[in-house]
Amino acid sequence: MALSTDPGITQDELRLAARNHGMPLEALRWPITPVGLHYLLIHYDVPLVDPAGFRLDVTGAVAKPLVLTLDDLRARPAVEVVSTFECAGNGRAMLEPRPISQPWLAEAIGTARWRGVPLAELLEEAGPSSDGVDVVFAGLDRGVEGELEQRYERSLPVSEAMGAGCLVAYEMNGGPLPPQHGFPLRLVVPGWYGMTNVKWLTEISVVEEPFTGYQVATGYRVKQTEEEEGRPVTRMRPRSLMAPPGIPDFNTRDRIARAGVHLLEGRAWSGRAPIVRVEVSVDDGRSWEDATLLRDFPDPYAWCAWRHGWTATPGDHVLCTRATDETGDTQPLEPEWNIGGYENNAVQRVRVHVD
Ligand SMILES: Nc1nc2c(c(=O)[nH]1)N[C@H]1C(S)=C(S)[C@@H](COP(=O)(O)O)O[C@H]1N2
Ligand SMILES: [Mo]
Repeated sequence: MALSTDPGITQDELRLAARNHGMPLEALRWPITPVGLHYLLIHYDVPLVDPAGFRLDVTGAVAKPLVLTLDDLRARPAVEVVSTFECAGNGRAMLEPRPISQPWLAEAIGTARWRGVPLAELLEEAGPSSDGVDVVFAGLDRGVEGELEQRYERSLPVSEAMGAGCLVAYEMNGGPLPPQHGFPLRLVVPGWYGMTNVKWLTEISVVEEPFTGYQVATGYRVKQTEEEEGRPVTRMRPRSLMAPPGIPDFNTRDRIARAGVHLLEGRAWSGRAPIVRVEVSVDDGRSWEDATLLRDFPDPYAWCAWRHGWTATPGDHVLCTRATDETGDTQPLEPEWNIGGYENNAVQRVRVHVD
């Protein structure tokens, strides 16, 4: 990974940022993110797929390989899951030095209602070998990364893939998947960082040796140097974000608000355990107050809403919010650096000028 201490982003980063947009933080006010406001992350190109010729293969170390058309999948009993996605690189652009990749600030998030077929049912029907270790999910998109030509592939341990909650989805928010979100089919793995939700899913393959593809063995690992093996990025760490109050300055997006009472609102999630606490600070993290939690969805890995009253006095303020999950994991005030710029869940700071 190339690194930079230059505060300005590079042309390479700008090119990525212009293709892959974040969710504007005011969209935290919607419980389900409208499709066009959901963040996007596409490593290579969006493939053009002819749905009539499309097939999903369930193959590898299985008793009975399956070849499924979209009609086959739609004819099966469907389930829905509300799942919050966050890109593992969210917060990368706030690291110093900055890993050169998609330069996310805090907005690589979104929540959708996904509909499709439970992954466990497809796997059970195919009958994974008892020596199966990993399940590999391949997309139709190809590119070059780390000097390796590849199709986008990620794996999950068999036990995780067979667990409840994973979905092979063909609908997002009540409509067909849009091209940029994986049309016609994608994997949804609630609780894991975004890279696990393989788009344009064309092959599910059970393997008897641990999967060593680029996106698992090289990319998406927390490490301090390129040479280290590091540890894999898996489930989302707790995070809370606030819909910025008041109105924005066009250039800086700093906020301008009137003195008086404001209702601060936002959402919080963790892929590891339920959120048990959200706190708000109106003095740049020196003191904290508990916000009120509201659980909109029964789904364990959908974000929950929070609210907190703030009496704004004239002057400059820095508002912060942080979440804690049931494991006791909470957000740090400062980022923890790693070479890929993953899992940066440092608390959000919102500058507000009150007049
Ligand atoms: N086939 C494929 N799947 C993919 C990707 C990709 O580039 N190709 N990007 C991954 C990453 S890094 C993220 S964060 C999520 C983003 O999903 P979204 O664009 O629908 O929000 O998709 C994941 N699935
Ligand atoms: Mo991502």
